[in-house]
Amino acid sequence: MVDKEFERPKGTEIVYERPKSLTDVVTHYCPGCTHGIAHRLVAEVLDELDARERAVLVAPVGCSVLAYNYFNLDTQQAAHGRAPAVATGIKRVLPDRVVFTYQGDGDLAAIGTAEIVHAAVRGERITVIFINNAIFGMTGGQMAPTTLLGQETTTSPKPTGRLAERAGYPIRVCEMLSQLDGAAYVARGSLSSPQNIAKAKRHIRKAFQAQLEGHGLGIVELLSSCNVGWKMSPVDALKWIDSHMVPVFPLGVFKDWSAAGVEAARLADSGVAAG
Ligand SMILES: Cc1ncc(C[n+]2csc(CCOP(=O)(O)OP(=O)(O)O)c2C)c(N)n1
Ligand code: SF4
Ligand SMILES: [Mg+2]
Repeated sequence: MVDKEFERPKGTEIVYERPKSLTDVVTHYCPGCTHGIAHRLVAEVLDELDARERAVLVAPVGCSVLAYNYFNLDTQQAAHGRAPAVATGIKRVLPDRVVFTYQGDGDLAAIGTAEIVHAAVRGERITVIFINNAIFGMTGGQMAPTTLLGQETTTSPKPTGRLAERAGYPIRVCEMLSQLDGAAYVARGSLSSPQNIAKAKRHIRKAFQAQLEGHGLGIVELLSSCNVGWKMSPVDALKWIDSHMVPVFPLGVFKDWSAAGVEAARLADSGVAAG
């Protein structure tokens, strides 16, 4: 924004502003937490798509329960895990709105597993931002369905951490949802480095485009840090995402309606029917 009263001296121009889709509020997140980065990426994408005025955020229960205070949008709070069901209702009643949920792994992959699976089965035109930090952050660091084997949490303590024979295996949400025909875009990114953050933003943009163009459900999983729950420094937590989470939750695009379209057109051109 140009300050008419005050002409900034050359070299002091503002080049990094708060997105319009964020409020000017200090968040409650722990220092080092990546929830704030995820908020900013979503807000930047909404600004760039000129979607702020039409956007509706459905906030979860979890550390991001107060997201409705941080996004400068219409918002609705959902009960724990129910955000995709609430978003379904809003989108069906108000199809011109850009409706998205923002959910942690406890919210989406534990108590809310049925809601996200069936929203994807139905091909709801909603966008889902899924924050996988491998733990229940808000409630004090309990094991989540995404907790890694051997990972120590308050409910999978030393000396073993999570044991497969007692608590099963980490759930790979993207791999699971990408099998469903109603899911149009499914991708996993990471917030562990500037390069990965830039890629994550591209995934988020595509997940909103899936909705804007009416293709079906778009979901982006973001490997995120909970340095407090993991009992690590913020820097070590970012390194741990790369060293421990990425091997279990590989990064990439698992489903992309636009790539499928390009492939079908290529096969049609070559005289082969697309399966
Ligand atoms: C019906 C219900 N069950 C349990 C809880 C307790 N609870 C609040 S947040 C949460 C899990 C949060 O973890 P996650 O979704 O991963 O978000 P994070 O805090 O890690 O960002 C739980 C179990 C609740 N609020 N409501
Ligand atoms: S407890 Fe973890 S997820 Fe919650 S704000 Fe703190 S660092 Fe972030
Ligand atoms: Mg979590």
